[in-house]
Amino acid sequence: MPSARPTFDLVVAANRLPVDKVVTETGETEWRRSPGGLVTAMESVMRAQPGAWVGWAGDAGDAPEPFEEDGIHLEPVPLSAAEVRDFYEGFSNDTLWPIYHDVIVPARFHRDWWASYQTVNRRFAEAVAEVAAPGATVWVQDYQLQLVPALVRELRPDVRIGWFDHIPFPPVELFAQLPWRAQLLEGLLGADFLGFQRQADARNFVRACRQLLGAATKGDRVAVDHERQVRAAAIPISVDFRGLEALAKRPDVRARAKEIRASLGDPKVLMLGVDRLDYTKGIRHRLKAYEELLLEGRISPPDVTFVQVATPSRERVEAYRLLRTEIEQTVGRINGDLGHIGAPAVHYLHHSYPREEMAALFQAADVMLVTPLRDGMNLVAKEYVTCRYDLGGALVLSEFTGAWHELHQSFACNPHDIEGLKQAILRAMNTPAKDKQRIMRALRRRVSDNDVQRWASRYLAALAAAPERPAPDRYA
Ligand code: ADQ
Repeated sequence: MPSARPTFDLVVAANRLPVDKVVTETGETEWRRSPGGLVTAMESVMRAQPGAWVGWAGDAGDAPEPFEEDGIHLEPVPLSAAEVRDFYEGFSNDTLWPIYHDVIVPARFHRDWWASYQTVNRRFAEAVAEVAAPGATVWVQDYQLQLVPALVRELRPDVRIGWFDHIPFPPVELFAQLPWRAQLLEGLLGADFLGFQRQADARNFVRACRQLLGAATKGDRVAVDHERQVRAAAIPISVDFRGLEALAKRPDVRARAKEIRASLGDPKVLMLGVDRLDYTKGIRHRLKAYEELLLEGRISPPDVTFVQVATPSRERVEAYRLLRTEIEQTVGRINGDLGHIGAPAVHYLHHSYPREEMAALFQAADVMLVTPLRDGMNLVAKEYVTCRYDLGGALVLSEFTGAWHELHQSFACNPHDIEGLKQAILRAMNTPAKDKQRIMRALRRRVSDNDVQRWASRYLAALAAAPERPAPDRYA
C-alpha cells in the first residue's frame, strides 16, 4: 500500500514558494525564507493550525521533493523552461499584467501562452487537492492562478476556497479585451470568497461577471447558480508593522541610516524611490519631475539629492528590457547635464538589498517618492511609514495606488501631471516639521492598526463566513 501523504487544514497556493534556494560555499543547497509580508502573515496563521504551501521553487525543470521549513509544509510544483516562458513570462506577465494595470504597455495575446496557463493552473490545482485535508481551507494567491479555484472545486468539492488579488482588477472595458475573459471569470467563481485590494477592484470584478457572463449580481455577491454565490470584497494587504518597526529601531540599522546620509554628503534633503523596475511604478515620471525641478533651479545637488533603488525584475520580458534602457539613459543624461564632481543628481542602484539596508534607507530619506501609474497596494509606502518611528520624513504618494486609499494624509500626487507632482515634492520638502510629524503619526496609526497579521485574519474570517447558498429571490 502506498504510504498516506500528509494532509493539512490550511493550504496556501501561490506562484512562488516562500523560500529561495541558496548554494552555500561548500556547495550544499539550502532554502532561505524570502522576506515578503505574505510569508510573515502566513507564519502567524500557521502557528495556530498546521499548513501547507503549494508553489514553484524558482528553477525550471524537476521540482524538489516536498519539505518542511519553519513549520510550514512546502509542496513544490515543477515548471518546465517552456512553461516559465509561456505561463509565467508570457501569459502572466505580458498578457494579464498589462491588462490589469491600465494597459500602460500593450498586452500581448498568444494562444499557446494561454494553453500553458491552463496546464500549469491544473497542475497547481492537483497539488492542492493532494495535500488538502477533508474540509480544508484553501487560499489561492494572485493573478497567475485564476483558474485554480474552479479546478480545485471540481477535484475537491469538500474544501472552502478563497482567492486574493494582489494587483488591481481592471475596469470591464479593459478586461473585455482578453480573448479568455469568460474562462478567467469562471475560474475565479470557483471560489467561495474573493478578496481585493480596493473596493473599486471588487466592483470591477462583479461588473465583469454581470456584463460578460450575464451573471445575476447583488451588492458584492455574484450568483453562480441556484446553489451557490460568491462574495467579492476589499481586504487591503499590509506589512508586518511590529516586526519591521523593531528592525528599524535596531542600533545597527540606525547607525547605517546615518552612514548612508554621510556618504551622500549629508544633504539637506534626501529623496528616495524604491521599486521593482516595472513600468507601472512611474519611475520615468518621477525622474522627469525631479529633472525639471533641477532645471528650474528650485532644487540643486548637493543640497538635495535623489537615490533611486530599482530592483531587477522580469528581465526576459521585452517591455522590461526597454524600460531599463530608458531609465538608465535618463539617469545618465540627468547626471551628465546637472550633476557635479562628487555630487551626482541621481544615485541609481539596480540591486536587491537585505531588509536591514531597506529599513536604513527608509530612515535616511526625508522625502519618499511612491509615484506608480497603477499599483494594487504598494507596500513600500507602508514600509516607509512603519520605519519612521521618529516621525521624520514625508511620503509623496500616487492616487493610483491601493495604499493611497488608506493613507490619505500623505502628500498626494497624480504622477501623469508632472507640474502637480513637482508641487507635491516641493510641499513635502517645505511643510514645517511639526505638521509633517502630525501627518506621519496619523499614517503610522493607520498601518499599525491594520498590519499584515490583521489582513490575514480578516481574510480568513471572511472566507469562513462566506455564504454558500443564496437566499431565494435575492437577485434581480
Ligand atoms: P510589487 O509590485 O512587487 O507587489 P510592492 O507592494 O511595492 O510591489 O512590494 C515590493 C516589495 O519588494 C516591498 O516589500 C519592498 O520593500 C521590496 N523591495 C523593493 N525593492 C527592493 C530592493 N531593491 N531590495 C529589497 N527589497 C526590495 C505586488 C503588487 C503590489 C502589492 C503587493 C502585495 O504589485 O501592488 O502591494 O504585491 O500585495
